[in-house]
Amino acid sequence: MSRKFTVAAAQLGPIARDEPRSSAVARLCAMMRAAKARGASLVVFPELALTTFFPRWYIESGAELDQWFETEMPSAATAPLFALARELQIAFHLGYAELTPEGRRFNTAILVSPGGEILGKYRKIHLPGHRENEPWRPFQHLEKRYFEKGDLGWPTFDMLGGKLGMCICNDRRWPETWRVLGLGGAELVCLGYNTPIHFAPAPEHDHLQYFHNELSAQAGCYQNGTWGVAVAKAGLEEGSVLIGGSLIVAPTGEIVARATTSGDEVITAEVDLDRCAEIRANVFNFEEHREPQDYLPITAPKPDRRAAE
Ligand code: ING
Repeated sequence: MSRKFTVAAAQLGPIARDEPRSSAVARLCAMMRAAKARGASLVVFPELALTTFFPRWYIESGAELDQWFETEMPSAATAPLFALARELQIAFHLGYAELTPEGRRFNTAILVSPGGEILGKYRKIHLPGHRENEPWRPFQHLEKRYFEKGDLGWPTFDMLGGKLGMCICNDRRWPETWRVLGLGGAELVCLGYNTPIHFAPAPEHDHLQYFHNELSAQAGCYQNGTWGVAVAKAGLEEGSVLIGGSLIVAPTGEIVARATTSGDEVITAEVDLDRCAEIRANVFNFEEHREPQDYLPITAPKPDRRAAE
């Protein structure tokens, strides 16, 4: 049986601070319809796709912070997206800020079946930025303050005839993310990102943000023989320029589709999951060629953590 299908990356333009979830969901639904019209079986939405990227601000905890989180999924605000997925029979990936009943906060992503059932969840492990307000910065990046490190690992999920995995934004820069997904048999990795063009600790790299975005996805896909769909929240959002550059990458590392705007934009590509074997049976045949006994430093605990224990 052919394992070919069309995948869509639904890039979002800016979401204003005061933009209601109903507005963001309406934009997501419009792109879900566009994706379906182009034959897509899966549409991938960005990280934190329901609200503005709130970690750019220092927010005291409480209602001011809670407003950015979802306490249920689907919720009344997101139910239309799940209903549309059922109506159109299309699977989707969605990133959002999760507040659990126990009060735990995660930067979360889910994979939802064409029937609207949540098949998989991932919680962001590599949280970039810092914990305390740093006024020297033109904007904050307080993911380490607002989210806990994910506690689900990098699982893979059986859907669309193959194995799908997820990571989120900064995760894509770390080769370990992709290798764990590759070891889990991922044939298509879905990820969203909110990446400012300006990186305050190293502004000399600002002009490299698009390059690093592509480099990370291309390397991750090639070195693990997996397809990748990386989707931006893009554009000038509350004074912060977020890169676009959403892309779809083949297991060979080739970019097969790329967004060309900084707004709401759907790009599509036909993926053939059987093409993963071209890489996974050969150059990156893990069984044949990996040497994990030589990789021990990769998983050794960080020295400072050891000292603290
Ligand atoms: N954003 C950025 C990312 O990893 C960042 C943070 C930007 C880190 C540039 C390093 C350089 O794409 C999120 N949300 O992780």
